[in-house]
Amino acid sequence: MKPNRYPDYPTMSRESPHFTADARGLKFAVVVARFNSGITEKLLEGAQEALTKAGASGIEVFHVPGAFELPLAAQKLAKSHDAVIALGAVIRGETPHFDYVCDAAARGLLQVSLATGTPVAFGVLTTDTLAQADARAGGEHGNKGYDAAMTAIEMARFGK
Ligand code: INI
Repeated sequence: MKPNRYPDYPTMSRESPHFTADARGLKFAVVVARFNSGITEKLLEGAQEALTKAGASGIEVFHVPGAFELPLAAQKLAKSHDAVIALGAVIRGETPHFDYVCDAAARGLLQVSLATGTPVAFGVLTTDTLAQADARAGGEHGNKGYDAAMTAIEMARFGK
């Protein structure tokens, strides 16, 4: 297996003596928010790279309008997949809307994973600026989509 392209970026799931990503035989759903698609499509590329590198048997990609819609989509997909990877980018504007969308996405995705028992990786960027999001979508701070996929692989095997 090739080494992680972002070895210096802190993530709990990057390859280490304690974790080798092996996604063979596992089916993943990647659900991507279209809002801020310039960022979210890069997160998708990162997730696909991680899953492919780890030998995933099935990768299905779905799109929803925004991060707020990720939990419902994840709930539907959790039934038929070993793990769901939710990708979005919420960028702070001038109103409290940002907080509501972030809160709904984070709580909703956690709730789905606990209610269904299917891991749901939180690959949603919540940043103050577009530049911060860009830096985390394949830029100088790595790719959070890649990291979310690594988390999904690890958690899909957890306890099995
Ligand atoms: N959705 C996002 O994914 N990112 C954002 O930055 C964002 N902002 O800023 O408004 C956003 N809003 C849309 C939201 O997710 C829902 O799609 C919408 O409210 C309809 O339910």
